[in-house]
Amino acid sequence: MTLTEGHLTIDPPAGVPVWNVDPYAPDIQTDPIPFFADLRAKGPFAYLPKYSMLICGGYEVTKEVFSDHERFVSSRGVGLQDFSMGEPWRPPSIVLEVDPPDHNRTRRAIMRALSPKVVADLKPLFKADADALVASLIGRDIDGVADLAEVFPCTVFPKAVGLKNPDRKMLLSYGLMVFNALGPDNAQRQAAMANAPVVGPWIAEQCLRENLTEGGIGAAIYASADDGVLTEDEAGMLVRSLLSAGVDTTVTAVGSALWSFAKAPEQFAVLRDDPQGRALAAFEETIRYTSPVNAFCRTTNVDTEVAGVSIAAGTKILCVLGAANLDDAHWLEADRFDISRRTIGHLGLGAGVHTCVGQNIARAEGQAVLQALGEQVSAIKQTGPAVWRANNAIRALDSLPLRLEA
Ligand code: OVV
Repeated sequence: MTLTEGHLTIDPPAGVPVWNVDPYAPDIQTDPIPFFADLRAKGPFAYLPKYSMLICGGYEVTKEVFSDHERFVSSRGVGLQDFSMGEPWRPPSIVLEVDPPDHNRTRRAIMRALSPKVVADLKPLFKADADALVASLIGRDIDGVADLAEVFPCTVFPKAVGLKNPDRKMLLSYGLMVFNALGPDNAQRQAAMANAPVVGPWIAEQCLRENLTEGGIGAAIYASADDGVLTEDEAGMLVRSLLSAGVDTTVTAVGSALWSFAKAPEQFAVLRDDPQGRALAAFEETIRYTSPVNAFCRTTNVDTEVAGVSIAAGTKILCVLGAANLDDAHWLEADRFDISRRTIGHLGLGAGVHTCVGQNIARAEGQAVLQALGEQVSAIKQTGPAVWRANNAIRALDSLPLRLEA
């Protein structure tokens, strides 16, 4: 038995093309659209010799793999490393990196803390912060990433969770660690992990009950410990999950919404025509069109077959959600940003039992900021080149020079 990047070395399954490409290469991560097309053209799966793994990006096959938690498990990690073969860099998430039935209790505790009522009560607070932030940026030369996308979720989300000591830099650094850790030991991962000695302990500290305000989402997770549903340690681990999954994802989505609208002024006109009515659909289309979470792995737990391909137990499959969400075999004019389209069924929030548990609070954040933009801004003008950031799991902008016209 040999290992590649911490998982079982496998042979290419019969009938699967061997593809000498590195999906974790910075030039692909920062310009993934041609790679997505090449991937879908390979058929249901391709075999990547560099990583000894399968990759898929067609809509149907990606959905099948992502939806079936029995054959394609998350407990062996959703990155390259197989947790059954060695120690991960941090204790595994007790909601993401776990399978049913263990998954059900922890997921329910988060769902309770993020109930529709909780999110509904947060909406006016999000809108007030979005209104003030957008108003402060109008008419100035700004960076859509540093001045808006990173600021908004890092303002409202820590408040909603109830962090007593919010720190945007620390939260963003942790996000970089968590998502880059899903890839190989490349430069992106090493750069993010260089901050681990400072950021890791800081995050652990913020997850403690004493560092969370009363009435926040974090305190609501600890209420499940008071009810005997979770241990105190498990409650802390679930707060860690909120801080892992709830920052970079929404920051990326807001940045990519600005980019999408800057490229498609006619779509911004549609939003402006009815900001309250269309902001939510615009955010959903942003998630489909740009897939902030670009790719996660699953691991086959049994010998199985998908789309006529026999796959051995222990195989890592890189599921490229970004490619599935732009598959023109499934979507009409897949490569067009269209806030009026039916986005139902997109894979940007995953599929199956692990579908994003924070999706309603994420939507509330996106809706607030897009509604504020539609209400206050006449045009989103890009004033310089968009720069994308190489990341092993997220497709994110590094900077986006903009002017928000009054
Ligand atoms: C990167 C990520 C996504 C979703 C959940 C978690 C992490 C977690 O730590 O639970």
